[in-house]
Amino acid sequence: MKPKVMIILGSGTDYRIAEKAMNIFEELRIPYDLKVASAHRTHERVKSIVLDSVRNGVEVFMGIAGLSAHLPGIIAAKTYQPVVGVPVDVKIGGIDALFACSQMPFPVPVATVGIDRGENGALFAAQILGTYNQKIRARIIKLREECYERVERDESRIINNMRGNYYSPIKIITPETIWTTKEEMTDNNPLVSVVPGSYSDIKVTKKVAMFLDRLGISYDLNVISPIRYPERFQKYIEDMETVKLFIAISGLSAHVSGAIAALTDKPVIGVPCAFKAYGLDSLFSMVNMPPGAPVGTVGIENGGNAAILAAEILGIKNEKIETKVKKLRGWIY
Ligand code: C2R
Repeated sequence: MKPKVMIILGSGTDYRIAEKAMNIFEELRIPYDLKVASAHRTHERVKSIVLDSVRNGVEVFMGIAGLSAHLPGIIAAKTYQPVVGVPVDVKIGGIDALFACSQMPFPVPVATVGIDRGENGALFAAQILGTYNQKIRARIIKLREECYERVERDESRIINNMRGNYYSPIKIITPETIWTTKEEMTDNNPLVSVVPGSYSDIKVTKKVAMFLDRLGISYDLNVISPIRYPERFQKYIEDMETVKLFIAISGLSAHVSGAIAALTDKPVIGVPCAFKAYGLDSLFSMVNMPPGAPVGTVGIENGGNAAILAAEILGIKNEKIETKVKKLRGWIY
């Protein structure tokens, strides 16, 4: 079996986070390899691993590191394959590593997931592979359906231990089939759906659109908030079932990305916008998703990197897009 994903740990001490990722790859039956190499301590080794991996058909990289977590960024600098970054909590709750992973300069994105969220990093990598592999998609959907069963089991356990006199439950009926792998692709279907939560996000949205245009990637664009128009929002996301991935753009409590991730098994790229607190509110809100529903988050207001990341994902199986991303990243002239 040839590995599809290469996991690189900055240190052996990050292994507890890598284990979470490996469990997901085992469950989804995705071949992976794992190496330990630090961009700071063993720079040349990181470079060799990345170059040999690409030569051997690896399609997605995962960099797992704490402190000044430059490892995922250095991997990204050495390849145009998508890179997922998992920041590790070694000091100050992992905020140092989160910033180091996510705040990458254009045009070198790292799809960052939550602090210590190895399982979400693996799931995002799997979703990337699922954009062209129906078998992997079906397994991701099965995994997410199991979340429903787990939630119901947890609820029964809590209820069985409750002693409230006024506890008065109502019956909830959840529709049985939520997910579907049905997809009708025609040449007219857009590849990407771009979803800003408000017209106030226009500056970042324009950057995303401009670079998708330059990369020759077709997209639909709809300004819609899951909080202001929940029904319309859900319908739009469901109508976009034929796209390969979503780009969510949002500031403040930034629910747009999480709401999309809740409704789809496809990759969701999040772009946090800065309205308050320099955009840290939306960065944390986008990146720190619970296990099972990842959002690959790029740097604050970095719409350009969201478009490049989308191109790196789509470029795995599309030579035209791959060539354009290589040109834009300066790999070919
Ligand atoms: P040690 O426990 O080996 O001292 O490592 C590692 O990923 C780990 O979380 C402590 C932390 O340092 C991180 N590290 C990096 C890099 N190399 C090691 N962030 C890098 O190249 O970015």
